[in-house]
Amino acid sequence: VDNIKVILIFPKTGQDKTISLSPPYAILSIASQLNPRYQVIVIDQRIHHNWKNRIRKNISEDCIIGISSFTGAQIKYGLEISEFCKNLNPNIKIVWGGIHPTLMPNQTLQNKYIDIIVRGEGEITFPKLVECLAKQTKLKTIKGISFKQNGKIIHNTGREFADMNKFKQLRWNLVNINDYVHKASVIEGTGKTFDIGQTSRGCINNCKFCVNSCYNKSQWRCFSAKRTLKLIIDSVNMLDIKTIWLRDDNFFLDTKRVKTIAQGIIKEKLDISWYSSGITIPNYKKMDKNLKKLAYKSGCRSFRFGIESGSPRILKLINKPFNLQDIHNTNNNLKKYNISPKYSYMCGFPTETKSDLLMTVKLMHKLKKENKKAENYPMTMYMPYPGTELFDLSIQHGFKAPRKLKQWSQGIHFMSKNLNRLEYIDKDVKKILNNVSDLSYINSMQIKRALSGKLNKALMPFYAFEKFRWNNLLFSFAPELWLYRKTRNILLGMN
Ligand code: B12
Repeated sequence: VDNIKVILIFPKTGQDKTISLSPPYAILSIASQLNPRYQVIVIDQRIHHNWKNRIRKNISEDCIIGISSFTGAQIKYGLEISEFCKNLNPNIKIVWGGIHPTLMPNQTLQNKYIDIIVRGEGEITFPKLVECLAKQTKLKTIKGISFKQNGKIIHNTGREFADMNKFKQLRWNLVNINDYVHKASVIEGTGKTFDIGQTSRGCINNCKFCVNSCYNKSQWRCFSAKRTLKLIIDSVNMLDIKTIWLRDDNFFLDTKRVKTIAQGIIKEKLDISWYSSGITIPNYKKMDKNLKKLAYKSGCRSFRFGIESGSPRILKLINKPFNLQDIHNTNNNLKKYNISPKYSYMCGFPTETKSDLLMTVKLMHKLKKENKKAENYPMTMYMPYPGTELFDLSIQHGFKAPRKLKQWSQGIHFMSKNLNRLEYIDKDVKKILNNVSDLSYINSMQIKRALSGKLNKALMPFYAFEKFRWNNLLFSFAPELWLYRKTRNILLGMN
């Protein structure tokens, strides 16, 4: 029993060439909690192009395969891997975990290549499952899993959230950590960046499109300030990096904790800059002057806010906890602190009209005019996620939700091919949606960061032309974007 082997696999995501890779925290965190007497192998399909050989070499009769998945292209790759493993040995147990199986347990288990799913956080459940499979005891006793038995799907009761501070430290030796240092930073003028993952989980807001409300039940929990600081210090010591990226959904919720972390960075003289994508407008409002100054002093150079829409009606519909005035106040206030605000947006909501959509573009223009340091991220396409309130509204407006697991992977986030499937989107919006979204990308720093300096230089005339389009809202007829899309999909490996 002790020679059981666990192979944990992080499938490709379908966007792996756009952004520098972040460590596969989902499986790394679980792998680190396993009893060290079990052999564990971590395969990152985004990096290990020879993944098939790695699996072949390691697979054995007593082996357990764990596969991570969130909604989107990752499912397709996860299924390819599952099929490959089952073909090598049909007796091997395939376990899926992650957001998608948690939200869609039945549909996931209906797939013939998947035997068991872990719902929610895996740090406690997965080691218990491995123990159970090793000792061949009954699956029924393990909280937080669903499985198939004699053709029937059985859902055990759920597991409560874990105390993150009890997790064992990450076993970095399971991956080649240097693979995950980003060459560039989103903070201009600083260098190599490392994504240290989530130092807290969840978010207390109930934005109606976000999986947080159902996946994390709107509950927030965190690593202590001390543990977070150690994680930062270890990363700086381990790697040649200049910038730290904190991936929390809501890093600034506990301002006392942020203060202790910032003070720690200063005390340790780490000489890094850092930024967080987990800030909300209400949290920013709650931060006092001193904390903002302290954040800057400790190296904080950027906050990234999820703005989503410039239409007051849409902001209400999706239940964002702020209004347009709050956005402008924040944008203006940040000028005092030399911290660059970055804004994310979405498009293609159910009931969104052309005028709502154009309000978002105009807001993007305005925020940049208001604050020279403001940066707009490209608009991303809204995708109805099961379990959220906006999913139900999308269904009411004609969304035909995929009936099979695989269909959730069909490039839903890049609408060029699939716009027709999204029946809930207004006809007039559909006519320009692809163009607006693509132009938001072409007019962002994201594309420039993804491409080399030479290529960017060669593309200057193209950028200039598309900037003119973007600034003048010329969205209806843009034949040149056809060529752009073809090239993009090939270069960036998008599907
Ligand atoms: C990092 C990240 C990415 C990275 C990819 C991941 C990586 N490591 O490189 C990149 C930048 C590529 C990315 C892209 C996108 N992302 Co993203 N991303 C994240 C983020 C910020 C952190 C994920 C993470 O590392 N979490 C920490 C780990 C420890 O937690 P975890 O992944 O949930 O894993 C735990 C459990 O789920 C479970 N588990 C997971 N896998 C497994 C496997 C097994 C075997 C077991 C037993 C358990 C298990 O156990 C883990 C430990 O508790 C999350 C936010 C979030 N709240 O998670 C969004 C999030 C996952 N992303 C999201 C979205 C929407 C996107 C994009 C669509 C954005 C866009 N419009 O372009 C794209 C699409 C990618 C695609 N599928 O096609 C959504 C997904 C919603 C959903 N239904 O799946 C999230 C939840 C953000 C949100 N709140 O909406 N993302």
